[in-house]
Amino acid sequence: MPVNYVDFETARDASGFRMVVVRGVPSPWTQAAVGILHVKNIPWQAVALDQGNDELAAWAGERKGPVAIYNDEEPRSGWDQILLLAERLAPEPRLIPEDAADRALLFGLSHEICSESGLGWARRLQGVHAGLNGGEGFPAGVAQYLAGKYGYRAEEAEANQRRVIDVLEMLSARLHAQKRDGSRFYIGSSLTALDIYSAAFTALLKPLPQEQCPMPDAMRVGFEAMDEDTRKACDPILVEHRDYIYEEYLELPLSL
Ligand SMILES: N[C@@H](CCC(=O)N[C@@H](CS)C(=O)NCC(=O)O)C(=O)O
Repeated sequence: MPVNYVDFETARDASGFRMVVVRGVPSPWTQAAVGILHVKNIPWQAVALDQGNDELAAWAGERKGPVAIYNDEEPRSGWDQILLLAERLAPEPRLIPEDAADRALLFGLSHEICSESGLGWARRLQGVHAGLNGGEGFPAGVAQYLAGKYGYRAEEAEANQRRVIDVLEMLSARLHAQKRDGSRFYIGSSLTALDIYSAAFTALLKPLPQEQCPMPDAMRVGFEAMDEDTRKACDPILVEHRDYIYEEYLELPLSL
């Protein structure tokens, strides 16, 4: 289903599910939220993030994406808030396990992927650090912009690097253990939101090919660039899992 873009004023004056999205690069937070809505078949209207639009920022509460706004409820920008809203509006198919321990596992592991100092944040700062220091990372202008906005501190670069590797190793160890138990999913034997987060965030290390995931060449170089230790931590099982989740449950090519 193609993404239904509307202009900001139309979205603001409408009701239902509206979401501000990052357009043109495969932002994993946005891609994961879009995937969740797709799996749950929730109709929604997309508004492209425009960082310079003050009225949009006032409506959404921030200049980032994604931000989900349902009817006249408060805007939701946290990955967990967006997931809980989607689960409330369309309880089936469930993406949060029913069992309390599995539910805690889902939120804990997803936190390690999506939240501040999780894989996505740490990987972004890794690309910023490299880009600002003549290494292979984001183009310098992009690195400068992201540094200011997402809390880059040079003295934390080493700890940040460790985070990326630790989370990658933890996730791949879990996928291997699940595989030994005959499952292709992170938790139990069916799809959860965690599978969607992992598939979307793998783009920050191994983006899907250009025909499935178009983005400017310089950004692709930035997404793919990594040092030897990070490369070693990128176990092929993460990409295998990503391909399975996209093929079976999500939409290709990416349409944002
Ligand atoms: N709100 C999200 C994180 C959102 C986020 O980091 N968005 C980035 C994705 S790259 C963004 O909007 N970037 C575009 C920009 O900052 O201009 C969460 O923590 O759950």
